[in-house]
Amino acid sequence: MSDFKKVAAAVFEGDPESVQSLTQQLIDSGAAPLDIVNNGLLAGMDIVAPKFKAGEMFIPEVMMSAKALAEGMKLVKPLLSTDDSAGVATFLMGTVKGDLHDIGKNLVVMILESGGFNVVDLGIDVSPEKFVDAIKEHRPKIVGMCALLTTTMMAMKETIELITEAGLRDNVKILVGGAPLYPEFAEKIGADGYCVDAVACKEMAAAMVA
Ligand code: B1M
Repeated sequence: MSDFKKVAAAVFEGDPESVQSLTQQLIDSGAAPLDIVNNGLLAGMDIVAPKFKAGEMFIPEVMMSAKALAEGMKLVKPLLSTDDSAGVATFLMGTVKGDLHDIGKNLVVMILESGGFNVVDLGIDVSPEKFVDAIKEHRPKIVGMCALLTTTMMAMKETIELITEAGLRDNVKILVGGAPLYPEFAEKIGADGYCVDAVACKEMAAAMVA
């Protein structure tokens, strides 16, 4: 089994200690941080996802996998090269109301920070009101929203509507992402862009502040 596959297997098994030591071994052997994320840590979640869907894994086990993945991410995060192409542009990010998924969002935050953005992460289950208050407080150039459930996708629309009602829509660009989303949906709810993954998000955001 390759070293990347061993990391993936340890994520799948929800074994934080093994994820830590195997990730550290990959780092020490000179593996590229993004390869560790994509081919090791996230590859582990790719094993979890279909099993969860098929009812072969349950929430506590999925949570253990998420925790194990987070331990690996902590080690890789400081190694992602930081460039300052985004200057000090602030990016406000949150998972929308009713939605507790944060693995993808956290990855996006990590990649944005490595791209030089000052990221204000509002966390999960963020109400439209909280987004509006945070825009007033932090004055971001870009607002990012994450949704993983088809039932919470519409909270993105509600949030954009409230931002517009508050007179703040012209001050910010809005990007959306998450597994159930697609470009036409982003357009329909009035977002400025749909990000298929974390790297696409960083590239779109960088283009918006250039
Ligand atoms: Co949930 N869950 N879950 N879950 N969960 C899904 C999403 C689901 C598809 C599983 C399934 O197949 N049935 C399904 C949704 C079905 C649907 O709506 N159509 C589902 C369900 C049903 C549920 C519950 C309702 C289960 C229940 O209670 N019966 C419940 C809901 C809780 C809630 O939110 N209110 C629930 C709970 C959970 C756990 C707590 C167990 C756990 C979350 C742990 C955590 O996040 N801390 C969990 C997990 C882990 C998943 C799956 C297995 C994996 C999601 C994940 O982390 N993927 C997921 C199955 C799947 O997605 N196939 C599933 C890895 C991550 C890196 O990918 O998030 O797509 P992703 O992020 C990508 C891109 O989408 C993009 O970049 C990321 C990296 O490249 N991106 C953005 C994401 N956010 C972005 C924001 C941006 C830009 C890009 O901003 C601009």
